[in-house]
Amino acid sequence: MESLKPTDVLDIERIKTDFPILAREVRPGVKLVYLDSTATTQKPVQVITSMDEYYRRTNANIHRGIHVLAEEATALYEEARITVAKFINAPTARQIIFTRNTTESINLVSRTWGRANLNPGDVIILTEMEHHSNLVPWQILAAEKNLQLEFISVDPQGYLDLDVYRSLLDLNPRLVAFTQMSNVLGTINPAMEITQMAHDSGAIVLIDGAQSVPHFPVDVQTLDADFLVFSGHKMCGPTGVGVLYGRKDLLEEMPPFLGGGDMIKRVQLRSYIPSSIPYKFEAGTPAIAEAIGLGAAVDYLQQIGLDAIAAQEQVLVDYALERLTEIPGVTVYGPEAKDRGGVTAFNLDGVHAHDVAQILDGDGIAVRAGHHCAMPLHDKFNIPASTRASYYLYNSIEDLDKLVDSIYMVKRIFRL
Ligand code: C6P
Repeated sequence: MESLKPTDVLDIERIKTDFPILAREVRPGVKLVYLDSTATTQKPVQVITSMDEYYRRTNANIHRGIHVLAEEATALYEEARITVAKFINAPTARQIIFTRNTTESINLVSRTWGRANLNPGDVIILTEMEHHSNLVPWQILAAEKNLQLEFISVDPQGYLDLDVYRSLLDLNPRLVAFTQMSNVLGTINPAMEITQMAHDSGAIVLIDGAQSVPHFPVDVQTLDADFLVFSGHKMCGPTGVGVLYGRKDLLEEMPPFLGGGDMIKRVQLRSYIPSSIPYKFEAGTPAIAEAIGLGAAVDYLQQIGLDAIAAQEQVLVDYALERLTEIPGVTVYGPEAKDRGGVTAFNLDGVHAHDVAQILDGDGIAVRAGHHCAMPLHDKFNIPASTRASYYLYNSIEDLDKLVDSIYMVKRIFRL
């Protein structure tokens, strides 16, 4: 018996009108179907307008000038910090550091906390499903300080093996760093459990929230996270701004990251006194308009509701798994729908992932193909690449039907 087609939780037709880009044709007569939000999300008019207004009315450097524009710009930038802090339930806004992106946030932690606190022989636990951003900074530090990297393995269904984790904890790691949601498998990891286990063994925890914070409610106090990192551009905000949340005592003890203007209290020719947090970590003129745009993005997401966004993505991923797996020759990687977010990476037997993506593009469907900056995970699954469709609050059941129709077109073209 054919199952009933699900309905969208959100009013997708209305939400799409907030995103000017979704109205465009990618070539004459071919409308865009954007299924690449894991790479970067589209921006609603509310975010675009906030940045446009900032440049038209307010533009000035912050924390420096005494004039009206400088004071207004500073207030807007600091309001954005407060908005982000409330969004993840940070105890204080001072614990929100604006960086360029998730990658820079992780490098900041590895180069400051890591360099200051880790010693030869110390163990860091990561997972096999990490994005390169949460691998390479630790590899660099491990080479520099002679550290030992260990990995929680991923099972064939795309879950972390917590028994392996339990035995690795016997090594008394100093740090456990893991992604809350995989950008390839979509797996939502049990972040609270992993964090609690790490803390019980005395380790500090860094959670990569690049794919979680945009998609479902994340509360740093409930998680008991020591560090949480994420990017503005993956949550309807602009590129060029990211966030590092840190536990206050850790941030206060950490040495500065970059040196320069705005991160100091006092400078003499041969010495300096660093500023307090968060400014200690924000050297130079920051991405002011971008931080303001991120604040507008958080307001936008909250107005729709993170629970509703998560529910919409759950309906989409449920339906996507059902439709994709019924296509002969398609393998979808990752766990069952209830344990994953809106990401479906797949391969079609006999066709390279890039060819699939190229043919889908012909139908206006934007997906990503390749290793998605998770080469070790692709090695683990013994595949060179995958095609990845990912979903966000502006995607509908109808978008998924178009994806499936287009995959059947790929099969026809390749005579499969
Ligand atoms: N993943 C993807 O297509 P940046 O590039 O710094 O904003 O984010 C890095 C990053 C870190 N962790 C996870 C889990 C991620 O998914 C990403 C970015 C994009 O999958 C771009 S490679």
